[in-house]
Amino acid sequence: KFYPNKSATIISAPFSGGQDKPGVEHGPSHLLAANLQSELESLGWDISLDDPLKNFDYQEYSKIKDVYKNCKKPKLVSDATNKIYNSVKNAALSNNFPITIGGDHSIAIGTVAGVFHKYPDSCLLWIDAHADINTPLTTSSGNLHGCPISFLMGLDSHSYPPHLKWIPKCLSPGRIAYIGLRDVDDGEKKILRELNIAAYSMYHVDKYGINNVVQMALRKINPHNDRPIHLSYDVDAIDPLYVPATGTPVRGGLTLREGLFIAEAVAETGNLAALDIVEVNPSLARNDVNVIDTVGAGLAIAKCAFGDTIV
Ligand code: HAR
Ligand code: MN
Ligand code: MN
Ligand code: MN
Repeated sequence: KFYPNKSATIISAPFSGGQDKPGVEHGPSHLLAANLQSELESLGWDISLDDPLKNFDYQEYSKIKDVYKNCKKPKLVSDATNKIYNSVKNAALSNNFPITIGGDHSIAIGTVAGVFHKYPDSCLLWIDAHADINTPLTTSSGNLHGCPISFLMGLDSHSYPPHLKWIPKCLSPGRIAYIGLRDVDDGEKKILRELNIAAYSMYHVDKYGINNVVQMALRKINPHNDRPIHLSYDVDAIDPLYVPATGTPVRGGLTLREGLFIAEAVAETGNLAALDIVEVNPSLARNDVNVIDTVGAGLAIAKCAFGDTIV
């Protein structure tokens, strides 16, 4: 409905600066090597490619001291996510569905801001083992991939590293829902409760079943099913049995089918307006099968979201 001519842009975001483990910057090349583009074309989509970090000078940042209080690499994260922001914004403005492939989850600073620029009444469905809503005051790791939601909401905004002040405060607490949570920090739990954010953990998936959880989540953030939906999919939401090659695996996650069901159900609403697939880290695989499983799961999420059906 938001992209009736079925044209999309695959935006590569080979970025690892939001966390400490190298390798997640190789996620995009692996997804593309697994034929992401032609698989989506087979589903009837016109696909273009963008590579906003193509000429990004990562070297420059290793020469400077890029730390603000306990936040790691705020200038690097700011500059990279700003380029991703412009790419996603331009795709959406020219009526190309933005599918952004990461990279760590800090890139959602750019993707969400870009989508909400074109569609300010969007809602955000965040599929993750983690809540990624730490603020500079609550984060214990200092890794900014654990913080994108707080920046997009403007939580504790007086504490932000100066470089990150460009981020538009476009997201309100009633417009985000989580599915798959199972590793949430105490400070994050406090924020989720105080702001009454729709947060469905693995407990809820077990209790109600995945279909009910998806419907409940969508009803909270999109009660009339008329808002654009941004699906930000951290592959660590799926159990490490199926998705082993990711930076912060947490056992007790979604089955692969539950994970794909979410993408199928969101596609079925007709209102999907953007997709991120993040935290694929091929370097953390223990063997070739781990790479194939993890990249294959990312590819399958994309196909389901783009309307692939089993029969
Ligand atoms: N909550 C922890 C932190 O802030 C761990 C966060 C993240 N890992 C991710 N993001 N993969 O979803 O550091
Ligand atoms: Mn490398
Ligand atoms: Mn995440
Ligand atoms: Mn995660």
